[in-house]
Amino acid sequence: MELVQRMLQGDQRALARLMTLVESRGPERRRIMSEVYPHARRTRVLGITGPPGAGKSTLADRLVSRFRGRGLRVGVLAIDPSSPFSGGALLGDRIRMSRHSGDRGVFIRSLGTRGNRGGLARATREFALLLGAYGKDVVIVETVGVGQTELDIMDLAHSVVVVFVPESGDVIQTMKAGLTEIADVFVVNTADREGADRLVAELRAMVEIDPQRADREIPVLMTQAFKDVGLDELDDAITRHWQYLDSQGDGWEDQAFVDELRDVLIEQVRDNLDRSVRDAAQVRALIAAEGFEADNPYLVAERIVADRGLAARLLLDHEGSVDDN
Ligand SMILES: Nc1nc2c(ncn2[C@@H]2O[C@H](COP(=O)(O)OP(=O)(O)O)[C@@H](O)[C@H]2O)c(=O)[nH]1
Ligand SMILES: [Mg+2]
Repeated sequence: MELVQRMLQGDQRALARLMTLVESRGPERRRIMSEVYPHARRTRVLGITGPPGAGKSTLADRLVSRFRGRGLRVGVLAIDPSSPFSGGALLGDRIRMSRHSGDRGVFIRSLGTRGNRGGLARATREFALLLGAYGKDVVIVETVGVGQTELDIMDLAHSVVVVFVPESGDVIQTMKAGLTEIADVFVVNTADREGADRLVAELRAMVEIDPQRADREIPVLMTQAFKDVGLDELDDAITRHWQYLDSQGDGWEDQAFVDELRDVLIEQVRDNLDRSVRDAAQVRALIAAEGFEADNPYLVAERIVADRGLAARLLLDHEGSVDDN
C-alpha cells in the first residue's frame, strides 16, 4: 500500500491516516497491519495507568523529556475508554504535553471508544506496532483508571507504572491481587499532599508479601510530577526494568507472538463469520438450504460446525485476503 510506504519513509500524515483506518476497524485494517508488522521494531512499550488526575500525563511529559534527552524517539498514546473523542490529543493531555508539540521526535495521539470497548485494546496494540514501524524507540501508553479494560490494555505493555495519589488507599485494598500482577513500578504522585508516606509503606508491604515477585524488586517511588521531583528515580527504575527484560532472553517474545497470533486469529474468524451470518435473512436462508430443524439454536450451531464444508464456507474471507495482490 502506498500509504504504508509513505509512513515507513517518515510521513507523519500517512501515519495519522493509517491510525484512523485501523481505529475504524474496517476491512483494510488487516492488510495494513500485515504490511506494517515486518517493519515494527523492538519498541519498548511503557504503560502508565492510575486514577484520573493522579498525574499520569504530567509524569509522561517529564519522562518524554528525559527519553528525548537520550536521543530516543517517542510516541505517546493516551487511552480514555470513557471518552468519545479520538484523533487529536485530549485537551488536558495536549496542554500537559504542549512542550513537546513542536518536537518532531514525539508523536502524541489519543484513543477513545469510537469502536467498541473490546476493540480498544486491539487498536492500542496495533497503534503501538504502527509507531514501532514508524521508528519510535519508546511508546508510552497512558490509560485512565485501574479497571478490567485498563488491565487488558496494559497487557501489551512491556513495563507498567501504576500511579496512585495519597488518597488511593481504598482502591489499593480492593485491587491488591490485580495490581501486583501488572505493576513493575509503583508511583505515589502528588507526594506534596498528606498521606503519601503511609501509602508508600502500604504498597511496600504489599509488594514484599507477594511470592510471585520474589525474584525481583518492584520499586515503590514518591514523586511530585508538577515540580519534576522524583522523576530521575522513576526514569532509573524504568531503565532497570528494561535491562531486566533484556536479561530474560527471548522467551517472553515468543509468548507475545503466540498471544498476538491468537488475538488476530480469533478476531479474523469472528469478523468473517459475522459477515456470513450478518442478518436474519442470511441465517434463515442457510437453515432452509441445509434443511436444518430450526427450533433449537444449540443443535443447529452444532450441526453447522460439524459440517466441514459448510463451516469452511462460512469462515471464508469474502473481503479478500491480505496477500492476494
Ligand atoms: N499538587 C500536585 N499536583 C500535581 C502533581 N503532579 C501533577 N499535578 C497536577 O494534577 C493535575 C492532573 O494531572 P494530570 O497529569 O493531567 O493527571 P492524569 O489525569 O493522571 O493524566 C494537573 O493539574 C497537574 O498539574 C503533584 O505532584 N502535586
Ligand atoms: Mg492524563
